[in-house]
Amino acid sequence: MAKYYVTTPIYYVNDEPHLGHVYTTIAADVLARYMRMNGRDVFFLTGVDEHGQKVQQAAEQRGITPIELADQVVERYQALWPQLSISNDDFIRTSSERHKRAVQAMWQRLVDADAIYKGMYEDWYCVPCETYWTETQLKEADCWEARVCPDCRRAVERVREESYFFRLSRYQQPLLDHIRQHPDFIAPASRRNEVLRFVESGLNDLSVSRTTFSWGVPVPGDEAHVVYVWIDALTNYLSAPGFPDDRYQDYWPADVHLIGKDILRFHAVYWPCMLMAAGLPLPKRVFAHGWWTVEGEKMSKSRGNVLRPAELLARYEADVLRYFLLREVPFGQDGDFSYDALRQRYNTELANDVGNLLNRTLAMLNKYRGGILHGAADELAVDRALISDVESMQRDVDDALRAQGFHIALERINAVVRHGNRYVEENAPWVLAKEGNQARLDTVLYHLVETLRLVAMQLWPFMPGKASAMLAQIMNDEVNVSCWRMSEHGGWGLLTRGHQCAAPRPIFPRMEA
Ligand code: ME8
Repeated sequence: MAKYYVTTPIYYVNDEPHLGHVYTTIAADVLARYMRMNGRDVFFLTGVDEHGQKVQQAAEQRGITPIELADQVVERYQALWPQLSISNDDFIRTSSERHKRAVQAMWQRLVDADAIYKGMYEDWYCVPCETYWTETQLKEADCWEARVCPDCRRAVERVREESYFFRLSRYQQPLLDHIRQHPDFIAPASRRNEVLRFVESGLNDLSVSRTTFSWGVPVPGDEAHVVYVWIDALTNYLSAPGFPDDRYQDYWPADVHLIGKDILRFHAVYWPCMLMAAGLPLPKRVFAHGWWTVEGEKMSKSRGNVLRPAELLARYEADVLRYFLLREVPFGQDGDFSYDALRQRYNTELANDVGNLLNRTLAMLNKYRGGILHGAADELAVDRALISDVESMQRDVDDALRAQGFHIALERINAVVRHGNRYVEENAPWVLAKEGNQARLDTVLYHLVETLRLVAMQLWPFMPGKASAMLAQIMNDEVNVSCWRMSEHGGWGLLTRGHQCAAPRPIFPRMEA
């Protein structure tokens, strides 16, 4: 069985989950569900990034140990994901033994490849962002006079310490070759160009150990050093599937790393170079999505506008949120979250279009035929046009999701729903019923129900609860859609003559202002 390995970033435990974390994880979940439905052996990984100075300091401020702080925040994440129907197969913590073992094995491979050497590190450092800055970078960002961080504008500190370095510079040309030979390696295209320009401008060796804090994985053979957070964090993608034991090869290389654009350089430059040095295969793709603002503003603790999942889930069902986030903004672009936009999208696309098609179809089927399908008689051109639209939708959704085009997939599914509603108007089943044109009435109703069934299957990865409810009415039975497979259930015409559907119960009631 072909495997599919999809990851989210591992999230820092010095803050609690918010809209941004929810977004990436939902996107990964849709891919995982879709690929399982298509018969792939899926490994969907998420987790948390627990080490580093920021976490150590946050814990100190609260008078607890780093692991106590991590335990508290981890619990939030682990409680949240089921509420959002996240179907991850594993959850990696960087404080776990299996992860430490993998990081040390990775380190050793880099040492064996002569890709790591000891030197002296001197630079400017922003503690809150865990980012080192060169003087040139500070000057370019107009932050040199004030000695502040270009990202967060807080004070940077001068640091000078003994450090191990990774020979990043050695991999500049191999990385450029790889990116050029693999046009799909970095997406979207704008990000790929950004990375190409960055790599072309030259790569400096990377400081990869620290002696200034202790909350991390010790460097093998030199315990005064801990492995710098990014080598530690990135290796999670290997430790979860079992590295260094051979079984990691069951899933590695990852099919796609989903990340936000903030951490593109780490995933599209440092990580592939580390892997090349270690003699390991590179991930097939890194997709960096855009940034959410809230009601036009950047989310920040100081503004007090950070959207927390509890607030969102108090207002909306998880499925509605899942749908909105992936439909509203083309994946890869920045977007703005607003309650108005959510309500509008929901009302037009889900309540008016999908909900309406389901309700009116099942209502007519029940009213005219006691809820029973009587199969399709002679098909007319309008019927064949509907079938072929459904079938081409399935192919288009497949193409879209293979390229992480969530919004394209949803728009394509919605187009079929609109087609279905037009088909109702054009064929006016109420007229057929009145005229007593039973054969034609049955044919029209059959096409509508089959369309809805296959639409619900395509919607399931996005809205597992809502789509299951749709299918429960269509099948007149509770259905466990996670066991459904496109190869088995995805073909047109599987509902048989005599099949009983349930009476409609509204699944997408209109949302008032
Ligand atoms: O960077 N819009 O963790 P993190 C969209 N531990 N996505 C957002 C977002 C926003 N406003 N805010 C956050 C780290 N995200 C490291 C990663 S991976 C080996 C280590 C999402 O907790 C987005 O996916 O800061 C972003 O990349 C991630 O959260 C950053 O999470």
